[in-house]
Amino acid sequence: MPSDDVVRDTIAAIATPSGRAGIGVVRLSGARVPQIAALLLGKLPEPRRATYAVFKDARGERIDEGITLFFPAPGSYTGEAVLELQGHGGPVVMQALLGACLDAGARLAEPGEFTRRAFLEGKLDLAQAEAVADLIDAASREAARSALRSLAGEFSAAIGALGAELIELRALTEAMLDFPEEEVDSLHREDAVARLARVSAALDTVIAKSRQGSLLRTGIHVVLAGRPNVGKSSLLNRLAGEERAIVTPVPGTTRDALREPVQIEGVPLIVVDTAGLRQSVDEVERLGIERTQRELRGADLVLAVFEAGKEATGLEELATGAARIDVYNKTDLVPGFAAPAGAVAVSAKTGAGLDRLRKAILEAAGWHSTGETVFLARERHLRALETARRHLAAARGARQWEFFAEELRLAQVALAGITGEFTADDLLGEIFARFCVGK
Ligand SMILES: Nc1nc2c(ncn2[C@@H]2O[C@H](COP(=O)(O)OP(=O)(O)OP(=O)(O)O)[C@@H](O)[C@H]2O)c(=O)[nH]1
Ligand SMILES: [Mg+2]
Repeated sequence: MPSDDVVRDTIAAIATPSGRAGIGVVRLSGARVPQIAALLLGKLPEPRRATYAVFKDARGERIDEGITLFFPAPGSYTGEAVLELQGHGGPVVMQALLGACLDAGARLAEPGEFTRRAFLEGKLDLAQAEAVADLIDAASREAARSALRSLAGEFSAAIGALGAELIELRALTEAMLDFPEEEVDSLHREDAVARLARVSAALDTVIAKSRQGSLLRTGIHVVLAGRPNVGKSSLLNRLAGEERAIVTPVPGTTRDALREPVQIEGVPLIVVDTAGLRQSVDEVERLGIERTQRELRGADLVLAVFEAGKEATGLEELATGAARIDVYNKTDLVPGFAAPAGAVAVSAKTGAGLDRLRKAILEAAGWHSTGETVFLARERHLRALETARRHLAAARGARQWEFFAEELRLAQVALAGITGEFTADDLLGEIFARFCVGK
């Protein structure tokens, strides 16, 4: 995408998190960087060279001293002139330094504005820009790895390859449209059909990898539900590997829903412990049970927990459309207990069966650890991919070449939206507004 012709403001932001740290970074980007550097530092540092400097405000008062880095355009993150001021990472110093930058003519950056400029300058495509935010927000190593691959352009390349095949097929089809009188020979027709099948199969693969990856991005929402005292909180503690929830022999111990981030094989889960389900006269417990119902509605997966050897009732009608695994706990109390088919037998006390439960959770949530790369797709990407799939299906059913060609075009447009070739400004605004300030 070509850069705007308008001269953009020079923007500034604190790029490091607020709080106390050894180092804090203020970052500037834009055409006025040289003038601002002259005011703050006395002169513009040599490009790409860590340079010691004293940072002064507009009245010449020292704010801090530290290291500066200057990246001239276009060889910078944003593609514009970029200056980084590395000072001492205290909130007062950082605010003063940022204030001095603003006094010297910079404007406070909006969330994601640096990365938005990188996109506008063609440094990153839209999927890569999103990967920047996903890498920062990654909740597990697996998610971070996947985000890094998208940032490196793997996802974009897969989308690009699909687009290229569609272009070829379109070119072939347009050629046929240009000679409507001539009999479209069957060779061409077969070729077109075969190519369409190939593209569709490739698209299906990308969709499957993207669905997997979207689990990594959002985390799988797993809710523990069951009658009081069956051992839900004990199971949460086992899965979390820590004593997070209170466990007592008293039925009705858990009142509030408790959420714990848990990783299984690098896949992030949010495991929610809930109040045991029963008719209760206790006001607090009743409110807790209401929360359980609410959690169930938002679940990706429900672990319906029962006590081994006791009647498995009370969970026939859970208010949820989510996948469900029946879990029989306290098997240590019932030697030789065999769980019904499809259910998992565990003991939160001894840890028996926990590995099998972990595997079952990943499987039920749709995670197949094939060891293959997955794409850390966003909802937006999945929607675009599905749109493309619909158009390819429509192309398959088209009776006339005009319609065939048009469906191919629409599929291509949907795919191009992922990397941002044709993207409306308001969509860009929405995407970048979710970034942190300074990125
Ligand atoms: N023997 C045995 N006892 C268990 C096991 N899991 C939990 N318990 C005991 O069962 C009791 C209830 O456990 P919790 O984890 O608090 O059960 P809960 O389902 O969270 O109960 P509520 O919060 O009241 O709904 C405690 O005394 C636990 O020590 C198990 O696998 N074996
Ligand atoms: Mg509990």
